[in-house]
Amino acid sequence: MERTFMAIKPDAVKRGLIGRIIKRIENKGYKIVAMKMLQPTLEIAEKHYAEHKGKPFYPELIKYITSGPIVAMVVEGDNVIEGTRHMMGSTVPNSAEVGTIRADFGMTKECNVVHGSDSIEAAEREIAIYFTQDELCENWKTMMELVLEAQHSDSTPFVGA
Ligand code: IDP
Ligand code: MG
Repeated sequence: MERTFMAIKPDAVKRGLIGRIIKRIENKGYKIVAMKMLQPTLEIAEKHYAEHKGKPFYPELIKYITSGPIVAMVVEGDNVIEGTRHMMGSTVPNSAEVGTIRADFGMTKECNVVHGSDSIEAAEREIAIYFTQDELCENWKTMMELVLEAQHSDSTPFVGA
């Protein structure tokens, strides 16, 4: 199963959008296997956005991502990287597809509400910046997983750990 790193960025936390964004991830059926609120330090921000170092918007980006707490998440699901990027919408909210998180909540390309990894390599790298291995909740099953398992074994769902 594929994993991605997502973050609810400081503008969205300040605007009270945490619940609405998490709800979309849960509605889709993705499994959240780690989540925490944190204030990114300069060191974390520079690691996260290392690929953008040297670009004109880089200083502004670092200032933005360190401007308040974020909600960091590891999200799991079938083809989750492509799926969450699609749900997020393109970088600039005003040209993002209507119905996506960025189109519905974002205001500017600087403050575009959410982050999501764009490749398996990026996801692995970003997850490791924000989470230690023991912060990942790996030993539980979603109700969908329990139901599917029960269907295959003829037992009752809900009892599995
Ligand atoms: P992404 O978040 O859609 O993957 P990237 O190109 O990786 O977009 O850029 C990372 C973040 O940098 C964006 O989400 C946005 O917050 C910010 N950013 C991107 N382009 C610009 C720009 O031209 N001006 C200011 N900020 C930008
Ligand atoms: Mg990116």
